[in-house]
Amino acid sequence: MTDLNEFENNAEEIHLPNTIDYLDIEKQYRQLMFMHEAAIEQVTAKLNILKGEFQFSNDRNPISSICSRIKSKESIIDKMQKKGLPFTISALLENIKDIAGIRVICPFIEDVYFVARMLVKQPDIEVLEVKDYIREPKDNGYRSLHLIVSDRVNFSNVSRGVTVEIQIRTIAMDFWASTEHQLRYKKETNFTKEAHDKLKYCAELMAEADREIQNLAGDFDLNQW
Ligand code: 0O2
Repeated sequence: MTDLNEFENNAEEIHLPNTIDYLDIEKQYRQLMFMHEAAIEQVTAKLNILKGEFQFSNDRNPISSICSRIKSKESIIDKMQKKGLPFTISALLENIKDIAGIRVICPFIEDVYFVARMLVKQPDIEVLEVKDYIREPKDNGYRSLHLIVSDRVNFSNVSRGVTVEIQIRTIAMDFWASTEHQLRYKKETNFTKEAHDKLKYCAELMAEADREIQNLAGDFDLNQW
């Protein structure tokens, strides 16, 4: 029997959501995504202004690159399932803090903290949480500074704080994280201890390189912000 026949035979027992409810949830979801896209645009603009200002007034820039993403529906569902959350808009809003994600890549470790300080002192930004995986790396060697912030966005008739996760890290940390993400992060089950240890060793090499490069920056007086 084909899958389609099976579907047809069971069709009477499958309860589709009431059309009105479904459209309402779909609309709320799209609104939520729009709010987060707006916050990404706004925080990215703040970061680009800082980047432009330093380009203009200094010999070098503490920001190498900025990229952003809205978390995909699949990724959101996956995370909510892992956390055992009900699939409701309020559970999504309250518990998933990285719907809007921005990544800032910096040349030196001290630039990471400098950019973070510059950003959080802006009046529209409220810091909700700081996760410093540089001072306290994850067990697998992951390093990055995560700021969960609320950015005030003005819409036509309402002003709302929208949550954005900002990951700030060095080029070396990003090299490791991007590579590891492909190799391991989404494939926990078939990852061996040997591969885990090798990756952790690579993370240590990156961290050592970051420290040496930071020392060189000091020798060349590149940390005078
Ligand atoms: P993706 O694909 O980037 O969206 P919480 O958000 O606090 O409820 P979580 O997700 O454990 O719980 O927070 P955490 O540890 O701060 O991680 C958030 C994000 O950091 C992840 O998002 C990754 O982008 C990145 N990250 C964290 N740990 C690792 C790691 O070991 N390796 C790599 N490459 N990235 C990591 P997502 O949703 O997991 O993934």
